Amino acid sequence: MAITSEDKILEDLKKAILKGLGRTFERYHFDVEKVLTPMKWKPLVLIVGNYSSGKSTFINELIERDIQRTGQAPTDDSFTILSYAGPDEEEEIIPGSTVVNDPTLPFEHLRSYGQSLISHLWLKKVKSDVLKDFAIIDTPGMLDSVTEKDRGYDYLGVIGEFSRLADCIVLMFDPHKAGTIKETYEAIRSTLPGATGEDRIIYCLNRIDECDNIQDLVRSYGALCWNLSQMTGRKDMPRIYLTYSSSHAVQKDIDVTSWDNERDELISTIKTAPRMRLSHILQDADRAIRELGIVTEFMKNFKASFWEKVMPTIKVGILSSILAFFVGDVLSNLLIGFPDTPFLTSLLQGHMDLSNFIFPIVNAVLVITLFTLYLQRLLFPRHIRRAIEEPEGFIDLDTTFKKDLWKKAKTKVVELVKLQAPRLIWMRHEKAFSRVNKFLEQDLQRMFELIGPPSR
Ligand SMILES: Nc1nc2c(ncn2[C@@H]2O[C@H](COP(=O)(O)OP(=O)(O)OP(=O)(O)O)[C@@H](O)[C@H]2O)c(=O)[nH]1
Ligand SMILES: [Mg+2]
Repeated sequence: MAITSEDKILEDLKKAILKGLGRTFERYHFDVEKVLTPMKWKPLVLIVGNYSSGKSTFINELIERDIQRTGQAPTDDSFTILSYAGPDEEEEIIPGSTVVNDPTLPFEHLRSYGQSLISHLWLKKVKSDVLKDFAIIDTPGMLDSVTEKDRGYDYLGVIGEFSRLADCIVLMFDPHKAGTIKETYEAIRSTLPGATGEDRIIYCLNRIDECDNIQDLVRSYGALCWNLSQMTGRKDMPRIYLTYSSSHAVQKDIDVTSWDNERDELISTIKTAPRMRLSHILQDADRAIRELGIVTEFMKNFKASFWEKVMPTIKVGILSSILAFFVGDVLSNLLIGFPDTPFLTSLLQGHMDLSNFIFPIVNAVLVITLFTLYLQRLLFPRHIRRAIEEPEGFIDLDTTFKKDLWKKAKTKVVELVKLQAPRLIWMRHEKAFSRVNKFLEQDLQRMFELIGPPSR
């Protein structure tokens, strides 16, 4: 698809989201910017993996430049975004503080990860034709989960943020450490759409030249398969590219050249990232809007069940206050002889003045106050407590897809109920709910049809 039509679709999508759902996002405390950010820049390829698995070496080969530092021990402790330097631009290294403050780049939300991350973030402008079509992010190698916590910033959170923006995520392993990245995988997966997110991940067993012999390779491959099945929970095994860098290969008792084409195939797959971008952006928007949808559905039910429960009480309250108005003073007259002439008697006798209204009004107000207190102090807090402790009771989780969405929306829902419960029972959630559904079924569907199925 030509770039111009892609830009037009993205522009239309952005406008449609802002116009149709901007206020709904805001009302339910959703950050609409998070949905719009991936549309800002260019396709992204994220390379993640164990330390020394050959990520930087692979990137240097891919962009045909020796830009990233490589080495046997853990080498990179920074995230490096490699982007194209146009003919009129100089090659340069831009520090993280500039990167996260540039509104034209999709990395502003990384600011919230703090100074430690910002000082470990760089953008390198590189003259490489490969980078014309997409940017690449080189990441610090995974150590182990305990050491990850010492980095001074939330490493897994940052990996999750980059994954959310990425069109292609290469997970790189090597035969020495075939599969110790369970937590990283979970961080990546948690930010991707449930059903389609897996397509964006590419698995690669690198440095296969270092296997002593074919048995050793089969053993490493088997171990990786086992670890992947544990990690992904998938029944089928995803393709694992078996690769090595020919310029660094060591000579062992194994002819790795028979896997040469795997490196080329991996590179070709990575190069399809730009073609996947539009459908990824639509899938992400779809997922975020459905998440908003499930929140509005919850609120709609939360509000409806509250009113359903309190309506009989309100009716009884109104009837009781009418009764109190007319017969309250009759009762007190019978019991304590006060007031002298009850309201009904004066009404029947036909001589009334203002003083006849005082007791009936006081009685009615008293009854209304009692009922209001009962609603406020007992019924309402009980309803809120139920919504916080057992929010699933307000939503029909009939499909796996909905259950998956709910996992992400639940915290948001509980937070909203805790913060704004009194407002929530008055808001017009029904309208928001149908607006979201209409957007998904009409506007977004039209765009999906326009771009057609994704093709790698
Ligand atoms: N034998 C062999 N060595 C490789 C291969 N790829 C990379 N290396 C070497 O392995 C070491 C680690 O490579 P890097 O590219 O720095 O690995 P990395 O994954 O970027 O490592 P960190 O940045 O520390 O996470 C370097 O000394 C490379 O020369 C390969 O396919 N075969
Ligand atoms: Mg590196």
